[in-house]
Amino acid sequence: MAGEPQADCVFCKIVSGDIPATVVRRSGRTLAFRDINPQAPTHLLVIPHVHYANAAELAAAEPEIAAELLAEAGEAARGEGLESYRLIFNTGADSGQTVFHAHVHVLGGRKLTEGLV
Ligand code: DGP
Repeated sequence: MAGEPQADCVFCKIVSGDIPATVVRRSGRTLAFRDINPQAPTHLLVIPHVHYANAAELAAAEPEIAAELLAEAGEAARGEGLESYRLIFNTGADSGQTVFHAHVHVLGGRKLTEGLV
């Protein structure tokens, strides 16, 4: 069923605590933790507890949680002392998405490249 935990999903396992993660922030419906393969001095992932394949699917099905995800990304960035940061939503394999549970990357702590790709 839409939103239900998936047995083969690494982020569902982080939500359930079956896989450890360095959690920096929690809300009732989201979790923010450090990316295992950081691409910047600060590299967080913010995910909803519920399972959707990507952020667009989350927003279509549960817009309040999508809004909470964005707000939490901002709060997590603030908690890291970032005034300037980049949010990335990879969507689909050709975009570089490798984990098919909605998430937003929060990147900062250095000057990021000006191009988008
Ligand atoms: P994406 O390419 O947009 O699907 O990003 C997935 C990110 O998830 C990638 O940067 C690496 C990160 N990641 C994958 N597995 C784990 C894990 O077990 N723990 C943590 N903390 N991050 C993970």
